[in-house]
Amino acid sequence: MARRVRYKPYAQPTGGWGSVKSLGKHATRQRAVTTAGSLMKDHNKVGGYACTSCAWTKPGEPHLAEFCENGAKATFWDMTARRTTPDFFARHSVTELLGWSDYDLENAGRLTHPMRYDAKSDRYIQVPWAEAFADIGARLKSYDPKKTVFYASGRASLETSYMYQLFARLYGHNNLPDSSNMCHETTSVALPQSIGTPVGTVLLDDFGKTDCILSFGQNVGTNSPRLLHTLQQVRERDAPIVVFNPLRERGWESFVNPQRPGQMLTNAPTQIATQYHQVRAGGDIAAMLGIGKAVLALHDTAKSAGRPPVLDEAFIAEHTQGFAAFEARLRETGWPEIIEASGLPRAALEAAATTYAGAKAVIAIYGMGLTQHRLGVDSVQMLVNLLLMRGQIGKPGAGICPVRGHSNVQGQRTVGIAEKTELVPLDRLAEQFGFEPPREDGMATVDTCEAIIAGEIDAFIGLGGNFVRAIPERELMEAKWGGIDLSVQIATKLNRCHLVTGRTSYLLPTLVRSEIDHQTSGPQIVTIEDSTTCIHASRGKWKPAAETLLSEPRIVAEMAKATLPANPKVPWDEWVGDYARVRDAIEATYPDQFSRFNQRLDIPGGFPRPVAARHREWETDSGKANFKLPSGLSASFDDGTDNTVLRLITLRSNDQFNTTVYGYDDRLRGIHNSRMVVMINPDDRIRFGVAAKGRVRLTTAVDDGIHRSMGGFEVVDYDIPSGTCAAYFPECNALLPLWHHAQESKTPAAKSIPIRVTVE
Ligand SMILES: Nc1nc2c(c(=O)[nH]1)N[C@H]1C(S)=C(S)[C@@H](COP(=O)(O)OP(=O)(O)OC[C@H]3O[C@@H](n4cnc5c(=O)[nH]c(N)nc54)[C@H](O)[C@@H]3O)O[C@H]1N2
Ligand SMILES: Nc1nc2c(c(=O)[nH]1)N[C@H]1C(S)=C(S)[C@@H](COP(=O)(O)OP(=O)(O)OC[C@H]3O[C@@H](n4cnc5c(=O)[nH]c(N)nc54)[C@H](O)[C@@H]3O)O[C@H]1N2
Ligand SMILES: [Mo]
Repeated sequence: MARRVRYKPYAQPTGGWGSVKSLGKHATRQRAVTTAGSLMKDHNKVGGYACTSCAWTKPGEPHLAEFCENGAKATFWDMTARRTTPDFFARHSVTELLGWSDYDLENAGRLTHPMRYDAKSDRYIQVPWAEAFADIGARLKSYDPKKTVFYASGRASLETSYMYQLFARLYGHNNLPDSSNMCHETTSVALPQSIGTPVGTVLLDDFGKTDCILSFGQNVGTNSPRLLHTLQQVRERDAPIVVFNPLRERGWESFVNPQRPGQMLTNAPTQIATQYHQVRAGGDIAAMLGIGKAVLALHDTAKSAGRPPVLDEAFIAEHTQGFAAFEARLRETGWPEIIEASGLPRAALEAAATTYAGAKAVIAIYGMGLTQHRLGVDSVQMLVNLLLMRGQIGKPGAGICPVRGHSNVQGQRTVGIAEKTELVPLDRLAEQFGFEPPREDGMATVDTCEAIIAGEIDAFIGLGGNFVRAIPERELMEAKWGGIDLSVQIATKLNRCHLVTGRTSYLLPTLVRSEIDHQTSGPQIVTIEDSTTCIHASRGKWKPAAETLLSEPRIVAEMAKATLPANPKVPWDEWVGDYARVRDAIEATYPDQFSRFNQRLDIPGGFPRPVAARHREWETDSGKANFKLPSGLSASFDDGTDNTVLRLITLRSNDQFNTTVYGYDDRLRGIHNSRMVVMINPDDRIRFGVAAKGRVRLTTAVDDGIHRSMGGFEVVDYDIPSGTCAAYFPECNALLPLWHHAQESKTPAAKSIPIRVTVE
């Protein structure tokens, strides 16, 4: 029986009692061995462990409880009392498990033993670690390394990630796709061209000095809730926050800080957004052009009235290139086009421009609402253009702030998990480890999917993640996975990717970050990099879920040892015995980024990696910050004149971490009991002849010979611009064509799938 949706708009603030109640529910249901009290002591604290949930930074002076509802949920689920033992796999065939929901699979608990798939009995069967490593090594030795892929999801530590990329390169390939390819790859392509850095320029300190925040396409209440504490402080200084989002996300509207007893008692929320603009999906380039145009008009007026300029003319002259062409674009783009493409009235964009123009120090925050579009790179660069007009990069209280996803996704890139060789110091690796690394670019996520579909991949190793569930074109990908000779998944909990098997499949269970990682030199520390380039140490506190688990560094080292000839310069065992030695190796490869690495582990708030743009040094081709012209007004597909096609946004609920579904409630959006929901504008619903709360089928509206269609959705009348609708990821990934991605970064355009809605 399909679940029926219960919808009641959420009138409560984010945080507050709602979050406390939800936290309690998850702690109890998982019978977790952690408690709120122990979370308070160790979670995101110096001497404790770094949260595995989001990548938002950890302050130097933490709150009593430096965790949020969702970080606590992730930890309770990691520390669950449930186990998927060999006995569990004896009871359930893989075919049976393929019928389970994402929720039920992860809810089965922590993996405990290394397992190999046995096709005859259609079951995973326990295998000794040594046998697993020997077989994986022997198989890898038999393949052409260029036909193998080492995927990484963004949780593994800097130490594991460094070892993993080195393993790939010693073995002979750069095929290192990671979750970032589906996420902030757009940022990694856009920002270097604009300002010469692949990462944001803002530090947490800057929020204490900012006068104004602009936010595009990010859902703070669900995906980075600890940032709400900072935003609350910004609002208490009366600095405005201007939000662009098709949905009125509760986190941007109002917040009660659960750590402030006074506010909890009165339940009087802090209003977060001072302006809220419900742009249509993919309408941000146009909206930002409108803001830029209005800023220019304010500048013209100020100049002719003899008032101080609105643009930072000195900054533009000294630090930037391309302003004249950008100014011409702003002047020649007409308001009717801007209004049409953004879906916003001129007055709204002028109001945003006036607020922006009136502030001395401005931070721009963004997330998947910008990066996951056909013109995602242009969208991010347009946001940088806006900042550059007024010299808002490279000074206190200002800058660009991509809010990253996985807790170490940015760090993985920093230490070499990248398919693009230009991002990796190959010469230094060659010298340090005495080998000749492969020099041609490897495959990113979309390339990997194409190669799997073409039957060209012999082996896939997954360091965490849920690849087949997270990528586009799910049905085709699942059908083709059986052609892979060796599929190895290093994981903490069961997910669908483990059940879509290759000819030989291994499931290797590992520790989570909050567990004690004991090696020959004692309990180990690992490190991660947050969204603001700060490096933090993490020490596990909990007894491992099973004695049979190995740490990620150990698993990577054992696979490498079984595959590669011995090399005295790569002391795998010594590294595993003491992760400080891995950090020494990282420092030797990246001396500027990680100087005195082991000595700086416990600096409160982490230590920042240097970012040249913070000091107005521009490591771009021109040596300046570049104004980049957008190649179109709409970041989405061209919808021409066909108004039966909607732009489908796929997004996260408040009860999930990516493909890990914690429950069926999206409390902050008021949606309960089901995830098979389409949030739709009532005018569109009526236009398509769908009854209120009716059942619909979504069909991808492209003409490429592949039929992509899913039924069983219930419509919910929602406050969303006409022409835009929304539903949940990962359920909708079967609707997303593999080729529908950002033009330059190949990030899947998951925020604008062209779909048609039909009554079921
Ligand atoms: N609890 C929890 N935390 C998480 C995650 C999780 O799943 N759960 N995932 C982690 C990961 S890997 C990532 S990448 C981040 C993701 O965090 P976000 O970047 O917030 O990503 P989404 O949840 O996909 O939501 C994107 C937001 O953009 C809006 N949006 C969609 N299309 C557009 C558009 O065209 N323009 C504008 N202006 N807005 C648009 C949506 O309404 C939504 O509010 O969160 C991380 N943190
Ligand atoms: N349509 C659509 N598709 C999307 C997105 C979207 O917004 N819309 N978002 C994209 C984004 S931003 C991302 S980042 C990707 C996410 O893609 P992935 O990173 O591949 O997926 P996750 O769901 O984060 O992976 C969850 C699994 O990781 C394993 N795991 C958890 N913790 C650990 C650990 O500490 N170590 C190891 N080894 N394994 C662990 C568990 O087994 C768990 O089942 O999805 C992308 N796909
Ligand atoms: Mo992500």
